[in-house]
Amino acid sequence: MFEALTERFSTALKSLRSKGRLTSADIDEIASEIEDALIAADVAVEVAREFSVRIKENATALLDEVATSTNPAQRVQEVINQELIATLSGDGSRFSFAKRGPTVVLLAGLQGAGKTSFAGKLARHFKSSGNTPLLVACDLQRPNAVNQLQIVGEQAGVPVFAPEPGNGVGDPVAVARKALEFANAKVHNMVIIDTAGRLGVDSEMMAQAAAIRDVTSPNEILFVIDAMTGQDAARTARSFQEGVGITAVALTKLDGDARGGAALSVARVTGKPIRYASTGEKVTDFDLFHPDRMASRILGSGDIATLAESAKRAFDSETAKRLEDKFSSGDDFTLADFLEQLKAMRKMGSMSKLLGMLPGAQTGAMKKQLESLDDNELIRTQSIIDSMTPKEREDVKILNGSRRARIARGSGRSVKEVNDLVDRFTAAQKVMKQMRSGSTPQVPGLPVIPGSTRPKVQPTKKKSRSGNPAKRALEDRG
Ligand SMILES: Nc1nc2c(ncn2[C@@H]2O[C@H](COP(=O)(O)OP(=O)(O)O)[C@@H](O)[C@H]2O)c(=O)[nH]1
Ligand SMILES: [Mg+2]
Repeated sequence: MFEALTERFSTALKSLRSKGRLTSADIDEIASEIEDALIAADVAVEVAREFSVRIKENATALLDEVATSTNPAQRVQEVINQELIATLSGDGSRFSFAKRGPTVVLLAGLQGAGKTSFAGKLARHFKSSGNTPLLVACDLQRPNAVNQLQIVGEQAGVPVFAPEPGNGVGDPVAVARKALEFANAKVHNMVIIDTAGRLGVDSEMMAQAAAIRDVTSPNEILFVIDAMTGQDAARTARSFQEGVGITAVALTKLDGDARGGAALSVARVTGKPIRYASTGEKVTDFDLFHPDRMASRILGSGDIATLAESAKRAFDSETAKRLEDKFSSGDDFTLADFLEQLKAMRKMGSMSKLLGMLPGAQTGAMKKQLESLDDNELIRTQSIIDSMTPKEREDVKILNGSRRARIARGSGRSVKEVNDLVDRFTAAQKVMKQMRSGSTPQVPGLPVIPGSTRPKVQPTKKKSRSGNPAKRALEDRG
């Protein structure tokens, strides 16, 4: 998401950087470039215009300072950064828990926005921090909706309150009321209510959501919206704001190729914070939304905070410490260690998503590399190492032809792939040794990926290819 925006912002800021002194004409130019970029990213036209006007005003106010600053582009970038954060943060409110009784969260949004899936994600999120949520099925419009919530609840490990089938209970307002009584009796400290949506804004649907709101007095009303909504986002958000009143926004389908405009439009139009992000269909595809991190990403500065957090989650401290000790003790880095890193990396999520958080990842050469990055390569590499014996993992030198053939058979990969992995790994091992002796700078915290043909620790120098075709074939084979 936001890649196109990042690219255009970066280009605009780069052209500012090449200027020694900034004039008001330069500010006008960047403000108008920002407006165009926002509209191209699907930000509502009125929101984009307003945004650019504020950039212009704030940057112009700084003009005297900006003009003499040693790094005027940097100052303008800060102005944009502040504005992005302010917009995405809305009123800056935090999740509010009930002082007494269960905390009630009402989900509202159009059909297909991702409410039911998100209900499960949110329930799982709060459960993991020690809460005892109850999911409530108030979408009684579609025959399958209750069933869907039950599946989601099972995945989240959270109970679902639903009307008894065939009991003639077709009134979502009555279900919501009963669910609250049930939650009180069974000491659930949180109630998450899934509601029905329509394909478009519809007064009957809105009245129903409002009626559920009135009997449950929610602490939070979350507006769930598909990030791919585009120009309609602002209008839809405004309708829900007027119809039910929302306290925060959950943005879904961020794994798709949305241009990201909905985030800025919805936050601006409602004045409410984007607080959650849904990034896939699985119940674990959930993130808290951090406006400052998102702003940093949009401006091409990456998202190191999230990257560090995922690394911390994936590498339990024991593994991290063992690998670190091993590294500093001078022991050889082995395929067994590498396998451990691979598994941890796969826990962190897709490689392209991870590397995409690095500064500059969404522009220029690195972007191209990321696009060609194949996450399956990690899986293939792991399957090869998995087929090795512990002894082979400790010492690749014992891998003769017959062992390699056996590993290839066992992993379902070709002998060439096994050879490639061993070669790359041996090269990486060498680099690690050099790093230890302090001759090559290292990237802290980033695991080595000998199995990958793309972003990786570069072998010291690419061997020049032999002019002799037979020799060259041998080189290719390794
Ligand atoms: N790729 C992707 N699909 C999602 C995401 N959230 C929901 N979906 C899918 O979108 C469809 C509609 O979701 P659902 O929760 O039923 O939406 P609702 O009608 O608002 O309850 C389902 O197929 C979901 O699996 C997401 O973050 N990413
Ligand atoms: Mg639903």
